Order: sequence, then C-alpha cells, then structure tokens
Amino acid sequence: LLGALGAPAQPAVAQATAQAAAAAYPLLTNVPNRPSQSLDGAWRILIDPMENGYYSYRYVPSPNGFFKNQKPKDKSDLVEYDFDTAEQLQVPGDWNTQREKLFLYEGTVWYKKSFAFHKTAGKREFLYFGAANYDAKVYLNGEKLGEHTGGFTPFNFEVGDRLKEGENFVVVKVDNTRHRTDIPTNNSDWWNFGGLTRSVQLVETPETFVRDAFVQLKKGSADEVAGWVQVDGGARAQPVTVSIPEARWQATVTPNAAGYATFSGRVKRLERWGPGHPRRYRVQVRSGQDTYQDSIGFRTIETRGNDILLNGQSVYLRGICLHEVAPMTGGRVTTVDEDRTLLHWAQELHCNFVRLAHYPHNEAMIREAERLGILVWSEIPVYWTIEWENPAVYANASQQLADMITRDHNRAAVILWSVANETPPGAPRLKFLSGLAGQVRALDPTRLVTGALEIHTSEAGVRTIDDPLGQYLDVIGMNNYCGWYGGTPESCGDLQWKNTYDKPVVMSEYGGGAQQGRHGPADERWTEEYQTAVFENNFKMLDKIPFLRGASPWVLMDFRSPRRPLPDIQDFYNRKGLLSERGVRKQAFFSLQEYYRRKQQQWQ
Ligand code: GCB
Repeated sequence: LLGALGAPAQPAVAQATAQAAAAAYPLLTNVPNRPSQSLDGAWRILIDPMENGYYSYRYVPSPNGFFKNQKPKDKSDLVEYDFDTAEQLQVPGDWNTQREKLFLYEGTVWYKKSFAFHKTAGKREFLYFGAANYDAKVYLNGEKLGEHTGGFTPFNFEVGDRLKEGENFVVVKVDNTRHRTDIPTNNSDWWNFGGLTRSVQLVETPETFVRDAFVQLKKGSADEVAGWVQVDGGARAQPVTVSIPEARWQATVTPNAAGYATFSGRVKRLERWGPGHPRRYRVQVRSGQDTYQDSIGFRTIETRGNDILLNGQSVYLRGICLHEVAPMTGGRVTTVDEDRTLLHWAQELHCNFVRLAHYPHNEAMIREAERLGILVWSEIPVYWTIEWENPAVYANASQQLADMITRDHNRAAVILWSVANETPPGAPRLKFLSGLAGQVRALDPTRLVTGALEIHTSEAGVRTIDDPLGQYLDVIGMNNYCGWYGGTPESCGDLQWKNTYDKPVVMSEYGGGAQQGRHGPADERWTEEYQTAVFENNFKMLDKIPFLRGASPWVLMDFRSPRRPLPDIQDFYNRKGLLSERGVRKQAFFSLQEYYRRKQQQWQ
C-alpha cells in the first residue's frame, strides 16, 4: 500500500529489520477505558553506560543479561548486579529530572518491576507501554518479548502464556542514545528525556475482544456515522453492535474472517462537538463478552479554498504551540493535572487550538483537549534534516505515524495530522513526505493533513509560499520568526505574504525569547519588552495575510533545550515561552490574550 502511495521502495533487508523491531502485537486502542493492572510507581533501575548488562566482554549479546534478574546461587557465587537493592525511579517519568546524575545522560538504563498476577479464566493479557524513549527491549520473567523504536508512541505484547501465577517480573532496557538515522535525528531543539516516560499497564481482555474501532462522522456528512471495527480472538466473526445510546442509534455488522467489518448509518439530531460545545457521546462496540466503551465527539472538518470549515463554519485557529513538558519540574508530563494546567493556560489565552509539538503527546492530553473543546494539531518528530533516502528511516516514520493515528483516531479534538516540521526542500524529501501524507489519507480520510514549512525563496519584503510539499497538504503550516531570527520587530508589519496554493495557511510558529522578569527597552534582546514587540508586530503582519486561518506562536512555556546555553539568560532553556518554566506569565502573554480576544470577536 505504501509503495503504491509513492513511498520509497523498501529493500527486503530493511523491511525485515523494521519488522523485527516492531511490537509483537497490533496496537490495542482505548486502553484508558479497558480493565487493567497498573505497573506504574517505583521501578528498580541499573544505569548501564557500557551496556554491560546486554553484551558480553566480547561485545556479543549475552544470553545471561540483566534481564535474567539473577541472584547468587550461594554465598560464593558471583553476580555483579542486583535489581532488588538498586535505586528506584518513578514510572511514568523521565530519568533526567529524577536524578541529577542522569540529567545529561544518554545511554542505557535497565528498569525492573515485580508484580503479582492471578489468572482469570477466559481472559487474555497484554503488557502495554504508553511510551519509552527511545529504544526499548522488553523481557518478562527473563524471556524477551520484543523491541520497540520511537520515543512517543505506545506498544504492547500479548503475555498470557508467559505470565506465572503469583510473582512475575518485567525488565526493560531503555536506551536514549541519539542516532543520525533516528526520528528525531541526533539534532533537535528539545531535551532528550530518557526512560519509561509514560504509564505501563497489564491490560486484560476477554478471549475475543474489540481491539480497535473507528467511529467518526463520514467525511462530508454532518449526520452519517461511519467507520470500522477490528475484533481479535476465536469468535471474531460473530456479530458486532456499534451503538450511541444517547442518540438512540445502533448498527449490527458481521466481521469477515479477519475480524474486520465496516459500518455506517445516519444518526438523527446528533449534536456536533466543537470549542464552546465539547459534547461527547458514549459509544459502545459489543462483540460477545467484550464491550468497548469510549466518549467520542462528532464534528466535521474540511477545507474550501482558503477556509477551514469546522462543522461547516469557517474558523480561525487561535492557537499556541506546546511541548509535553510539565510546569515546575521541567521534565516530561507525568500526570493528567499537568496536562490540564497546560491546556488551562491555553484557554486563558482564549485559544481554541493547540499545536502539540513536535511528537505525539500523551493520550490523556488529547482526551483532555477533547473534554475541554480544544482543537489539536498532532505531529510526528520528522524534524529538520532526516535521512530521506534511507528506507529504514522511512519505515520508522511510517510506523510512528500509523501508531499516532491509531491511538487517537476517535478524538474529535484532533483535526490536523502533521507529517513534518521545517524540513529542507529537495526531491528525496518530497518523495518521503508525500508518501507519509498519502498514508495519513489512507489511514484516516476524515481529518486534514498538514506540515510546518518554511520560506525558501528570497525576495525583499515578500514571503511566497511555494514549497512543493504544499500540493500534498490540506492546510499549510508556516514557521516564520520575523523580528527574532531575521529583521527587526518593526519590519514585520510591512511584510507581504503570497500563497501559490488555494489552501488555508496557519502560521504554525512565530515568536521570540525573553527571560521572565528581565525588563528594558523594546529593542534589547531577552527583555519582556522585546518579546512583546515581536508579538505585537507579528500581529500586524498576520492581520494583513488574507488567506491566513490561524496561528500557533512558539511557545506556551519555557522548556529545556541543550541547544540553548547562554549563561544567566537561557541556562539550557529555550526562552520563547509566554510563561516561564515555573508558570509566571510574561508581558507577551497578555498581548496575545488581548489579540485573541479580538480575533474571537471578529470570527464569531
Ligand atoms: C523552530 C522549531 C522549534 C524551535 C524554535 C526555536 O522553528 O520548529 O522546534 O524550538 O524554532 O526556538 O528556534
């Protein structure tokens, strides 16, 4: 399918490697609503910079690695590690902000957790990881389950036949070493937080269960619900009922031998989800013993010329970019309260839209956005200069994209899937990214495809949007830092923007840095006054772009980045936040708030 969509052909070897590294079982979706046993909390860890627990002294993988969780057989036996007396880290959580000695660490850490398990007859069990950054090798009771690559997407293994009655242990080798061939590559403007950064769960399902379901309004229709179900297990071909009880609607379909069935039907008086009216319906999918239940919003999203139509109405996206970084700790988000704090700040700015940069954020974040009625741009970390001609790199990007979409494809909040950020033009890149755009449409025909582009042509005073990738996108994202990386703030208001595409444009980034609390003249870098001048002059520029349908300035909150060493100002923080890392609002926060208040009135 991908080949047919224009993706680079994959040699057999690369394909085999990609498959070996993939999760052993197709992704279970809607995990927050399934019965499960949490494995979160304290895990024992061993820091292993030499990968001594994996390789022998001849540097070949050892059959007796740390995953065996060995103990000395008698008092003279030599075992040079011991999980049970090792230090602990909290899961979910990055290791960097939990231990000072791991702050800049890039390498292997072994995680181990013991847990009790009691088999329930007729049930299946899956070990589910919300995310591990970046490479994970997973072992249960000393035996390998599989591997996963990519720091921001979930993966799972079926483990029923490996679990023991009573005590079990899981060991994960997590390695966040950067590579040129990774996604992201070794070069990015954010912290390389390592570890089991998201929740770990033992999910329980009936023998036959609904693994996945896609329940959305059909593209172009305001009342036809359409989608598909995927059932796993011996009785997968038994009839499946999809229902929306509050709308008094249901459909019964019979899956094929693979457990797959499509459905559709008109639902009368379905209230549409949107900002200001985040109506969600309880949706049930029943197959035999299993009831898959989720809260789902229904809305349409389309483009027409330069317009983005939400439920048929032209909208302006009052957005803000944010990283998945927690206020106060500056590490990865680990609680839903941290997600909420970030989203509430966005709401305080009068945002109706967030760009979740530059990778899939935690699932709770998207669910919270849906609950609060905030539109979402979700992206994969195809960031800056990727190895466009490497088939294994393409396979990795394609896997991350598929997993992002699979996890969140029922979230009304998500309107835009983004395939890339600030990638350099060229034929191999175009082939790579157009392949991903085609994959998005094949996996999810209901949403819009976007990407954050840059201006590559130079004409004094004019910015022309003509990146050839634009022809493959529905909405064109543009990153442009007038007043910060080029030009004075005052020069921005005079810039002219041209669009060679009859498509909507969203200014997906603009902004400038300020150290919170630093005050001075408006032409002095790093002062709050300078940052405010950048914003106010960009507003003048934005207001003159006729085809603009939204913006998401960079960035909600200051965030850690190793690329930002300037002493006493940056200290390893990107300072373009509207709030400091401790949540203190800078002047520009109030400028944007006032600007969005006006935009909201204009676009009502
Ligand atoms: C960008 C990138 C973003 C950076 C930002 C900056 O264009 O997309 O990841 O952090 O600029 O601050 O330079």
